[in-house]
Amino acid sequence: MSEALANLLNETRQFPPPAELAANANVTADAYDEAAADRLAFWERQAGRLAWAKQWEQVLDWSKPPFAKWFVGGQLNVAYNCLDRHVEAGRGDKVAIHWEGEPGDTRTITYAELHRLTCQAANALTALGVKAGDRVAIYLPMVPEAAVAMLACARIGATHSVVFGGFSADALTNRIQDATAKVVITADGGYRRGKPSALKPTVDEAVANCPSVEHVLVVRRTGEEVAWSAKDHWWHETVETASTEHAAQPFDAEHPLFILYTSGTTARPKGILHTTGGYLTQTSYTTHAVFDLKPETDVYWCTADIGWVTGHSYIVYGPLSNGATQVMYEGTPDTPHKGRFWEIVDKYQVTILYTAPTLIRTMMKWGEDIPAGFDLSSLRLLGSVGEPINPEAWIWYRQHVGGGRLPIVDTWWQTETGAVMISPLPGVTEAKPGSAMTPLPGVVADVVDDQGQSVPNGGGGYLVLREPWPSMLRTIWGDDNRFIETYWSRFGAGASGGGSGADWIYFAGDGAKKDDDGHIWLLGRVDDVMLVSGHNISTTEVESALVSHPSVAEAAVVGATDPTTGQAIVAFAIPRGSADTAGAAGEQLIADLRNHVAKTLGPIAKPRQIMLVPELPKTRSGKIMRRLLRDVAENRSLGDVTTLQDSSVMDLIASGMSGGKSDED
Ligand code: 6R9
Repeated sequence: MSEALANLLNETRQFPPPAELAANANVTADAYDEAAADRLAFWERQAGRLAWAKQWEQVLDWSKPPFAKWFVGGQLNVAYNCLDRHVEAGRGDKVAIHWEGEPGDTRTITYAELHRLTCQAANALTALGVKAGDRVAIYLPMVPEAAVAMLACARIGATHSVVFGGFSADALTNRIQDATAKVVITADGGYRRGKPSALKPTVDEAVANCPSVEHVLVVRRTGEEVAWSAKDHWWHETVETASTEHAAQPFDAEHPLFILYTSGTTARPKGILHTTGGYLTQTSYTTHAVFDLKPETDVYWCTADIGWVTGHSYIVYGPLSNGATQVMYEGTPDTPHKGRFWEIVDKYQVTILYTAPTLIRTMMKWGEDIPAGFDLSSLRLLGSVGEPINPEAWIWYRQHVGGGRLPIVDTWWQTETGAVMISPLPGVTEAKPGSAMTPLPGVVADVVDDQGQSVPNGGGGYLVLREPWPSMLRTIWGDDNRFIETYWSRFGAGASGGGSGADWIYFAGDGAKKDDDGHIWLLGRVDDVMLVSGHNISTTEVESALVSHPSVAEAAVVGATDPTTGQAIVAFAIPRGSADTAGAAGEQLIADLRNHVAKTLGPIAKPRQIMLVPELPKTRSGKIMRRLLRDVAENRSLGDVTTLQDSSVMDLIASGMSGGKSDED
């Protein structure tokens, strides 16, 4: 077998940018040429979009790969760049955040107010003994204080570690201990699915096992009763009574900004470390370039949680450093009704919407009548992140959210990359549904085979990054060896023993292919690739084939051990709202779906078995946890479910299985 990954799906639709957007785009095709001519000079110009207290002496120091230093010798303050400079420029009255609580309560926060709140929080943290370089854990719901807490840490040079509000006491304990956090910022609780959901008891349980924690700052959100200890301080009594004056000190470009633990499927979470100057340069530039953000007129909304890297880069640092007006929403998309997202778009006249394929597929499942009930005409650009977006979901998004006219930017990146790396430029690229298209200017990505050789157009393999980029992770917190091993030892110099002159190649862990035009298609995590009768088949392509059937909203496929083919494809499919799946109709649908996949991708990709299920197991950022489905498909007891968004879905799947099985041919 020669191919690293089979190339089965052939998608020919293509959508040019709307003429008006192209004519007024922030970034034009010239950017690709400029970056290709001199990549470091290109990034240097993007760094110049920020306010620096001290100019750098060197753009990139790559003399000790894979440890990079960007903008060496430069100094800046991240919070100053996100807040003070907008206020100083007379934009203090501009709305920074339109916050919408799940129960319908709202707050409108201007840049001047966000600045004052951040100064107060910076003063309060300093009074609690937090100094530059100390770690602060943040475990909050989607309330404005989450952004304030992050910015306050950045302002005083403390390194924040945001932990998803849905994680267990164990997960929180591990993360606090790994970073030896001195302070935890939390809330009594938040609202989820129409009711208060407590957070403080989880923190109490974790802190009992975390001797490093000296203080806990507690935001009052739900007003529910909480236990109280000597370490606890109410946010409204400490932060909101502190001085609103605080002079931001500049920090070195390589000063640690945050640690974010990847929701990894393996035992020990990896604390991904990001630093100051390069991270802000690239998050800020990509917000400007990929979303074509016009701070004076756009209303931007990223639906991610702040505990995901997307919330860090594209709610807090990217949009605020550009002076954007944005929406922040606390709750779930179906509370109190399934049109909540569209109601919010209409209410705030959102122009740019950035969400995840999982949400789009959920909306497909609920049916297009729901978005059709709202006025979405304010929208001008749509974005997607987190997983490959299936071509059919892409088309649905464009049709039923984008009125059949809006550009979609499918943005590939990772916690590790810090910012978007591969994406269309909305004013330039003729996008293909399901493809992230091309590396952004200044980014050098490639698809390689097992030997690390670049694959020709039409070939599949592994996604790699060939050159360092400003917002790259600097290491895994406390574990340089694991950093080298995980990302730099598969290909290039790191695989052949190192050396600073040789090429270091970053291994992203994703399968990908180049189509005949050289455009990049992401094919899912390489750990999930299925080996069927000697062919490497990507989960994404089979899932996309299933989703292209009119009765399927969402699908996940896994390879299960099979006596004849090595692995066999087992699929889990969620029917669309309208599909009839009872009894014989369900059996018929399963038979149709198997044939549909065989017809779309070829007989090699025909699933052995398809189960119709009501839900799929997902992480909090919406990624399907195929590992758990593999357990189901191979009749094993379930592995670690701590990062699952809703553990009851595994029961639902197990109970739905008996009726939905299909026998082999
Ligand atoms: C930003 C984020 C990273 C992994 C990544 C890949 C998948 C993200 C994608 C995508 C295909 C896209 N991924 N965006 N796959 N197309 N547009 O999601 O970070 O949570 O660290 O996950 O997500 O597999 O390697 P993170």
